[in-house]
Amino acid sequence: MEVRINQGLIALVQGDITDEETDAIVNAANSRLSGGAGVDGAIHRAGGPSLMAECRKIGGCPTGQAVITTAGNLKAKRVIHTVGPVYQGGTKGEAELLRSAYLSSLRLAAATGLRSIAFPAISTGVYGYPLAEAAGIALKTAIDYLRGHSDIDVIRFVLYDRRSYDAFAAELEKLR
Ligand code: AR6
Repeated sequence: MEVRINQGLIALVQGDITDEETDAIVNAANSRLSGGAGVDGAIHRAGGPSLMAECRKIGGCPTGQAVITTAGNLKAKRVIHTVGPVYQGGTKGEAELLRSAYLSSLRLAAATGLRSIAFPAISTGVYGYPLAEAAGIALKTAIDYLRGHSDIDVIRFVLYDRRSYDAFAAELEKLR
C-alpha cells in the first residue's frame, strides 16, 4: 500500500527490514545500544560486528532519541538506531516518546542527507506497545513530516508479519 503526501511517498510492505535498499534503515534498539532480540538482533547479525563496535563507541541513546552508524554488510547506506518506549499502560508519556523516536530518526536522516528511510514497527514487539495505537502514531508522525518538509522522499514501513501489516494498513486508511 502506498500513499503520496506532497512530493513524498509512504509505503507499507511486509518483509524483513535487513533486505531494504533505502538510504537508511531504522533499528528498534535499547537505550544501552547493546543489541538484543527481534529486529535489533536481525540488523546486527546481517550488518556484522562493525555496527556493534560503533554502538559501543556511541555508548547509549535515551528513549525517544536516535543515533546513526554505518551499515556494515547491509544494503542500506546507514543504520539509525532509535529507542522506543517500553509500554507501561499508556500513562507514562509513551505516545510522545514513540512519536519522538520516529521524528528524531527522520530528522537525523534528513540532517545526514539520507532521502529514503525504512522503519520497523518500533516498540510493538518486546516493548509491548499495542499495535493499532503504535501504527497510528508512526503513520501520523510520517505524514506530518512529509507535509512540512521536502528533504525526505520515501518513508517505508517494513512490517514483519501479516498482523502488523494489516494494523498499519487499517490506520493508514483512516489517516490518508
Ligand atoms: N524486519 C522487520 N521487522 C522485524 C524484524 C525484521 N527482521 N524482526 C522483528 N521485527 P522488537 P521493540 C518486528 O521486539 O518492541 C530488542 O531486544 C517485530 O515482529 O524487535 O521496539 C532491543 O534490544 C515487531 O513487530 O522491538 C530492545 O531491547 C517489531 O519488529 C527491544 O527488543 C518490533 O519488535 C526493543 O523492543
